Amino acid sequence: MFVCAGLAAPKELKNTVMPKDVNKIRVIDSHTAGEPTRVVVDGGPDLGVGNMAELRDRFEEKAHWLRTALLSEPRGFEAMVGALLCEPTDPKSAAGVIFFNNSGVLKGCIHGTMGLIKTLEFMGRISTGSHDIETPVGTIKAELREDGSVSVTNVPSYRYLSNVEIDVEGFGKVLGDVAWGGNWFYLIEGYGPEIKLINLKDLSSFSIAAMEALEVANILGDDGSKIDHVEIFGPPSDPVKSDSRNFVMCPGGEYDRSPCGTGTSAKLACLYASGKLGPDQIWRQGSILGTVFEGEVMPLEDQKVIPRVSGRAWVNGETNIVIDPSDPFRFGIG
Ligand code: PYC
Repeated sequence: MFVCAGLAAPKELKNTVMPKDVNKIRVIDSHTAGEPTRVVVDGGPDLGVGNMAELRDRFEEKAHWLRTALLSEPRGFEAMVGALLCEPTDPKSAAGVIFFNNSGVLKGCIHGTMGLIKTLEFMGRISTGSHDIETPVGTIKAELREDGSVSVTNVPSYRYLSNVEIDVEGFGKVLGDVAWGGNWFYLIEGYGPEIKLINLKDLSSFSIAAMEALEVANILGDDGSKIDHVEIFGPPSDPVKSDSRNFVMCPGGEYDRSPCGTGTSAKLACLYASGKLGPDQIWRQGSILGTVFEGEVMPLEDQKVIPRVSGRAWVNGETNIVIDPSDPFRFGIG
């Protein structure tokens, strides 16, 4: 049986209900190309029944505590992405999932999906082959390959706006594209600090300032959503291994250690829309760490594409989280 069940819920913090009793939450940790994912496999909150979009809304109302308990210090750290394993609505699906990070619930998360697939394999629930995963933005297919890599077929992705000018405080005018790849992205090339780990602080301030500029200018996705990811591109660190290197700022002020699967999907959609990537070509997107996702597109109507993004994830931990009522930081700091 899947989870989404367990903790009763009296109240405490703003915007949430907190469990009262001492409880254990079982998590399995992994990383995908350097980016961590913590999957809750037992002892999570009871969100009732529904599709993943409905469960995500309930999670937002009721389970703020789970995010802080798992992802904030002293147990977690800010870059960690959480995933609540849920009962799928269709029994043929391998799982339902809700992804969340230090700032809230995420729409899509491809690196997390790769981590989830390796977690389900680790638990003995799936083996190699294709698996449907239900997410709040739609059902996606993930293939666990014989060589251990995972290939995720994402939701339809598209460039919504091109050459959008923003005024980034401290940096000046910047041009970028707005695209959907399972999250909303503003994609920048040719502006900002060089994409190197040594420039992490400057890259972070530049991308956060760009996100603020988008908000000030009221530039939104076509569904009215905030553009909450900024992706900066530069030349590859090693042209033999990748075609480009990126830096991705996520909501919550942490950068993606991986090349970001939804960000790679948004990039693929932009490349396709500008005639730079065809259906038979592979795009190798490098991350700031030098890890790589491979992407390809299946064209749809109206310049939209279905992206397929492949990469590697490794399970690296299995833990029982203890929530002790006498611990002032049992639900994390902050
Ligand atoms: O891989 O799609 C992704 C992702 C989104 C946020 C962090 N990683």
